[in-house]
Amino acid sequence: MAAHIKALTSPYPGSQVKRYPVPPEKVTWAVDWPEYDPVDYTAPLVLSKPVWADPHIGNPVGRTGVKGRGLLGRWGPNHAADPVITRWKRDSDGQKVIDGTSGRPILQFVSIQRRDCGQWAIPGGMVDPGELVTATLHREFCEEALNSLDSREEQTESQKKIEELFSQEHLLIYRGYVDDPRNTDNSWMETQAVNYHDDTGRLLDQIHLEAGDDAGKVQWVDVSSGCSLYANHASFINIVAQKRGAHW
Ligand code: RP5
Ligand code: MG
Ligand code: MG
Repeated sequence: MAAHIKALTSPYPGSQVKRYPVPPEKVTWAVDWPEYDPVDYTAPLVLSKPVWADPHIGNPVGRTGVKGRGLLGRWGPNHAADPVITRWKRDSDGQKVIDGTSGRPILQFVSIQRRDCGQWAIPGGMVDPGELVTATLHREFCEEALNSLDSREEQTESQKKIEELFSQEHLLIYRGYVDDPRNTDNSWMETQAVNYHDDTGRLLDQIHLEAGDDAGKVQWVDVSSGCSLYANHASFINIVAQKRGAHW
């Protein structure tokens, strides 16, 4: 990386704002310099809310009581993807189970228990740099609910079924901010939650679930308003239930 020469231009371009003087040996963050007190400046043009500028805030929802990044790696949005994998609950005769009160069929989704906090959640994860969100959804499901990181087998019959599931029609359930306990004023989670549904049970009924990576346990969970899940994942499941006409 080039040394700072132009990036020390003072006053700051287009203004009378004088930079706090930084000698060359103190440019690097590696040198401790407690007195460093840089001037805070955002140009009036940027503050006038042009379409290309961020609003003059950190966390878009509001204060969290913590600044810095907490446990999150990125400043600003940390992008994740949440695969909501569903099937109909069926009895031993293969008939859909109907809830007595709502009269609607009961949906089930694949839920994992997070190792970090013990709460049940959708098996989601971070989008890797340059990765397509569709690839993240498939990868995270395989890692957390099928323990794909630990299995060295060639493509098995179940993997083919999972691939088929992920290549068929799906519903974008939610896109945006997540009410995640790791959020700070400067770093927060955003996600795309996508529902892949196996209407007949042909693809998922024989699949062996096995927790892996950051998931400690995995199981099918009946969808209902009683679902208590990590962050605001229950609200994603609620949308899936509505869109599929299922009991909630
Ligand atoms: C949540 O954190 C997202 O909705 C997603 O489920 C998860 C991603 O973080 P890790 O599971 O990788 O910790 O905000
Ligand atoms: Mg993961
Ligand atoms: Mg995860």
